[in-house]
Amino acid sequence: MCFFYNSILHYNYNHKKTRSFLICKHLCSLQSTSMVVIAAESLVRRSANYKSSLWSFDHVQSLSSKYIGEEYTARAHTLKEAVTTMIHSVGTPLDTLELVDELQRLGISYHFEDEISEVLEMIYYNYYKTQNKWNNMDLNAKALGFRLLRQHGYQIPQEIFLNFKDKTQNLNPQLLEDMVATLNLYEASYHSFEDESILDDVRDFTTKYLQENLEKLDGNISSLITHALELPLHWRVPRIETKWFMEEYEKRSGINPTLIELAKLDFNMVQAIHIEDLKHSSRWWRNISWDKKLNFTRDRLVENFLWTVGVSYLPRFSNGRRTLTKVNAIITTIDDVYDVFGTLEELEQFTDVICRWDLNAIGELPDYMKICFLGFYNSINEIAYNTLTNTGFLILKHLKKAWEDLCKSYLVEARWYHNGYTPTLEEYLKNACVSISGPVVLMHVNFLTSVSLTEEILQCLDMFDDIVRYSSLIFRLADDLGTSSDEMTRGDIPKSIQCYMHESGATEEEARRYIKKLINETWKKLNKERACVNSKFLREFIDYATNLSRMALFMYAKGDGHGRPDVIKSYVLSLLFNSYERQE
Ligand code: 0FV
Ligand code: MN
Ligand code: MN
Ligand code: MN
Repeated sequence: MCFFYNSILHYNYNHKKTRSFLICKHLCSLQSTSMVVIAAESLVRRSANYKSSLWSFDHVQSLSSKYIGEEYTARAHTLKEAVTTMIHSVGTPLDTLELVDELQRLGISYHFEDEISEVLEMIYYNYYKTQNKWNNMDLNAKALGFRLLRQHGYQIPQEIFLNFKDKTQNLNPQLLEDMVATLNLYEASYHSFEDESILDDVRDFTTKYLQENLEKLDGNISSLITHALELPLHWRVPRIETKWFMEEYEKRSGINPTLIELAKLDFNMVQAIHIEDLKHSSRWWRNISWDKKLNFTRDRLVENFLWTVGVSYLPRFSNGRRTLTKVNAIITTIDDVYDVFGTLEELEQFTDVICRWDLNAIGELPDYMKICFLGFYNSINEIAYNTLTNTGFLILKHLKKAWEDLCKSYLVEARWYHNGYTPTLEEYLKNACVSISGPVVLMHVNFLTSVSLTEEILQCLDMFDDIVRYSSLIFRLADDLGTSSDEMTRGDIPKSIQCYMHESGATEEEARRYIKKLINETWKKLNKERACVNSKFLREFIDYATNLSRMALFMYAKGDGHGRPDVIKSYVLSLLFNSYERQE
């Protein structure tokens, strides 16, 4: 019977036939299969057989850090003063740029935002604003400056690399300076926009050159290059990169002891804040008790929290992380209601109740949906209430709209699934950029970032703004690369890979390559949006939206990191639970 059911799933999927939930005529033990039988109706539902959480409530509540209190803040203050002096007293532009780069990679640049803005502004006006200035710059400084300036929203044309080939003809892999310059050129090329063929050339050339010469190198430069070739810096999650970079930096000779001491201390002090944020969120998760009452869903509170650290690890985003963790946990659960547990009829009803936002309507829902809806309704109202009391602005209408759009996109997918329909890739992606939850997450992030909300921010907030669209598209494509194998096994709609295979006749391997190409192209579009001078969004919001894409690349790099918690377990330990000295 179980085998038969599974075959039907595949049969229906492959032949695009109408799919309906099967009524079990026989009792059978379904413990080890992907089905669950509901006794009253004998209705067979899908189940994802998600593994339980690796982190119990008690364990999370027992976490603590010693890095709290006057002793540490005083030391950090002294170190920060020393670094401020350092920023103002460095010599050449290259020295300044290297210091800014190190501060960023060590995760402590947020303490020196004004100083860094000032020195970058100066470098821009002195060396990048006009062609006669940049012509004389050495390739390494030029490449590093290009990356940092574009990252900070400056308009720097790709033409500064017009003659890069002349300069790279004499590169010598034996010379450390040349390899560093090549690496900086490589990293710079990932800040390109569409149709910037010079930067495409730079990327092709440097990638090949670094790959070809890698084995001739050893020590620090070799691990920096290996790491960069695996994924460019621009695509990496800042907090995760910081942990990696600190370890690398410590292995170097002649490093700056003040920088590394501040970086380590700050990492641990910031982690102490994260631990309190996590414990707070875990009490909310315990109270809502969905892990018990809706036990078909993923119990991933800690992983949901890790996403928020990826979006922003900054101390000032503490309330943001607490709220966003709830948002992520709600998304994860409602996604499972639609993808795994609900029948189509129930999902139509559920979507209707969400759209009406009406408590009177919940009596019509099945019991498990009553719990889901009321928990959701209370949590979102509370988030809106907190914003109202903190800022005076009522954001509920915007939140409701974003959640309504998300649930409608889930319903579209549920109907496709039910009908065995395979959309074109374009049709799929139009919906899937919403169903990935990027617009909902970023709607919340926007309100959590804007400290002083203005009516203007509320008015112009269009969540289909390009920055949201591109960030969500990368999120979606990365999710499909990492999760669709499991999703096809458990029964789900064709995802981007399968839609592309269906419409083009490509093999899975070709389709995956195509999706990676799309990710690459979308990064270029996102870069362009990031560089838009008149953007209505705060730079902080733009960075957080970019971090969401980076976090997705990280989470799904080795499969479904969100669904299979063992995939990212070591990062939970090293980023959240263990301070820098106590590595495991
Ligand atoms: C992904 O799951 C998932 F759970 C998401 C996107 C919700 C969590 C979101 C954040 C933590 C920001 P899954 O692969 O099942 O999503 P789809 O959309 O493919 O069903
Ligand atoms: Mn889904
Ligand atoms: Mn899903
Ligand atoms: Mn997925």
